[in-house]
Amino acid sequence: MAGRILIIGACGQIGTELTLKLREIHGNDQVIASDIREGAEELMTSGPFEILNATDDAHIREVIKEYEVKVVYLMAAMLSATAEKAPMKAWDLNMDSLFHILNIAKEGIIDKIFWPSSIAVFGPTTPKDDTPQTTIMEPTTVYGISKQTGERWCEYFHRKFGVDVRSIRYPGIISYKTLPGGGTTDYAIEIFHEALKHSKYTSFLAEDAALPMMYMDDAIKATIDIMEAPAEKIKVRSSYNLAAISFTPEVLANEIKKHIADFEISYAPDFRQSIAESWPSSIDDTTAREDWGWEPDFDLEKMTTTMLEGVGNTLKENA
Ligand code: AKB
Repeated sequence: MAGRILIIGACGQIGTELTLKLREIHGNDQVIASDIREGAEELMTSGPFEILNATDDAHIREVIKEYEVKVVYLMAAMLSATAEKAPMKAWDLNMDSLFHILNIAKEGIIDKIFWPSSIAVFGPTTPKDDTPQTTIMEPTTVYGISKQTGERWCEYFHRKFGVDVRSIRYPGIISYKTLPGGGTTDYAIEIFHEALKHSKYTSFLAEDAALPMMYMDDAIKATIDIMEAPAEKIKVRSSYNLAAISFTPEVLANEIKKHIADFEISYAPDFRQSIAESWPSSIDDTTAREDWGWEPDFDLEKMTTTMLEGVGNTLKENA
């Protein structure tokens, strides 16, 4: 591989598993993890790590130079629920970090960028079911506005300056290795921890709040596949719709009950409910399937058994 890979935001929920997978593929010393804070032990000990603020342009450039980085995965972002509480901070983090990386690529210092977008780019006026790749986008959250703006800039830098930037609109990502931070879809992870610990869970979303979701392994596969696809196959340079599973809290609870018979769910929707209501229920990802061969492996059943086993083992190890 020509040049090393830098992950910015490597200690987050997706960053951690993405870094470990890329190290497995390319070799530990080829993948530089970086974040504003230290992360999981396996991540810290398996390869190079740098403390790096995603908004610090000069330091990003130093790290890229020092390690001869050619590919950047920019995973640092403030998610939907947290961003509502700190709008300007979220805007600065989500936008400044992207501009730094786009400009570094424009100057020819790096060759390729991965930047995650989200289903949050859609809003209440978007068709809710099977949301198309190209449609009305009027996001009403700070996070959604930053992601939609980011998509426009990615496409602009590609069209104007030939920057090779690739992106996916992640749905809610479900995993057990690293906890998520500040998302509206986080209930779908908390529910597994509470089901195994206490056989009950109070959902902060209503029983019928259907949202697009995906198991972590599928998200990592999609991220690596889109980055490895030949450039001419990546026809969308804003961001690709990506789908796997769609369910409501009630449907997920019923699936968990198949394994934990006395599991009980109750509902106390909070401010995150109105965010969920503004997002699609399900996504049409035909374009990603056709352009670069996307296909998910995990359905609701497989995701649920994998999560119960993974969270169960983690709870035993920590007991
Ligand atoms: C969130 O809930 O904010 C994220 C997302 C859908 O991008 N998980």
